[in-house]
Amino acid sequence: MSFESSHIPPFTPSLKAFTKDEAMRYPSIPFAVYQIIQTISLASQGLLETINKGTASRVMAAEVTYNASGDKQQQLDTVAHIGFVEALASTEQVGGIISEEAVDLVELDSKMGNYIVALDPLDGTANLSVNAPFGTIFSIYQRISPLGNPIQTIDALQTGHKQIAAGYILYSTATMLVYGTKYGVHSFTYEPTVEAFLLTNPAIQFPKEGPSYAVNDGYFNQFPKAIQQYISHAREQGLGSRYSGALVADFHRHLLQGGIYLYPPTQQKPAGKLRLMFECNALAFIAEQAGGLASDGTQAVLCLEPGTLHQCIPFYIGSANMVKQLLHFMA
Ligand code: FBP
Repeated sequence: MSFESSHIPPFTPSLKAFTKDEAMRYPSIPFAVYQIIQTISLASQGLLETINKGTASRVMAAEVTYNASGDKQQQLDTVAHIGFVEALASTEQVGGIISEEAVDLVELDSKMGNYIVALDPLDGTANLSVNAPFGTIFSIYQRISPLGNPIQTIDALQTGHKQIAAGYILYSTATMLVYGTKYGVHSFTYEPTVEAFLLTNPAIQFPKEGPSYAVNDGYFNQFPKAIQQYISHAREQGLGSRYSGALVADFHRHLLQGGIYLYPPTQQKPAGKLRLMFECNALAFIAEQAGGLASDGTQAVLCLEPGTLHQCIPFYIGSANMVKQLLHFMA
């Protein structure tokens, strides 16, 4: 019995061909940045192979320690972290990496590497052991300290506006990679028959409105009044509630269909749960390049001055009109 249905439209560019062409069209983005995106895309395939090894991933998903933010760290978090670090080290372009799974800056080609990569190797880790979608999130910054000197934490603690590129990989029914630069946001789907990411949606525009919101409703009573009022209003407007347990999966739905994701402060997480440097900055950059918005409730995420590597913020991201309406409720 054959379910063969994959028909690749002719001339569908691969990520490699598309980024090569984009680098030629927009020389202000150094080709090294695209090499880093390419490297992350290849490493994600290695991670997916490990995860698709069924039993191994179930076992590895079960073993738990705790990371720098005090969150559960499954062995797969560490495996993913190490895999991406090793891959990025091979580029000789990256001076250092900051990662949700590492307390401090990880120095690579410290003196000659011109870029810093911020990484959430596995977003939605809790979804792994129940076979639900999860992701990898990345940001690319140019270092501040001069080449030739050891890279420093200040090179990593830059505002989101300073990102040169950002992206994510969504591991789900298909594996998709989405990246953004100041020249636009594009998505690619992994095509196993040619072992490459192929262009799916070029120049994505974030719909101004959408049919759904994503929030952990179980914390409703802990949310600030204004957030409760916004959620009640969204329900009255007939918006659907869709919460996957993986920020990347919810964000991807909203990027394509419109919608809003909220992770407000709660009693357990009075500063919010999501990490500014590893999750929020990257998705805020993509959202804004595509015409969406991202806020911590007081200001645009991309304007936030980071204080510490692992700081968390309240996070509201999605369709521009929906985020504006939420901020109106919060004002
Ligand atoms: P991890 O990066 O540790 O997975 O945390 C982020 C996250 O899993 C998001 O992907 C998701 O939206 C949220 O936390 C779920 O948190 P909660 O279970 O508290 O709703």
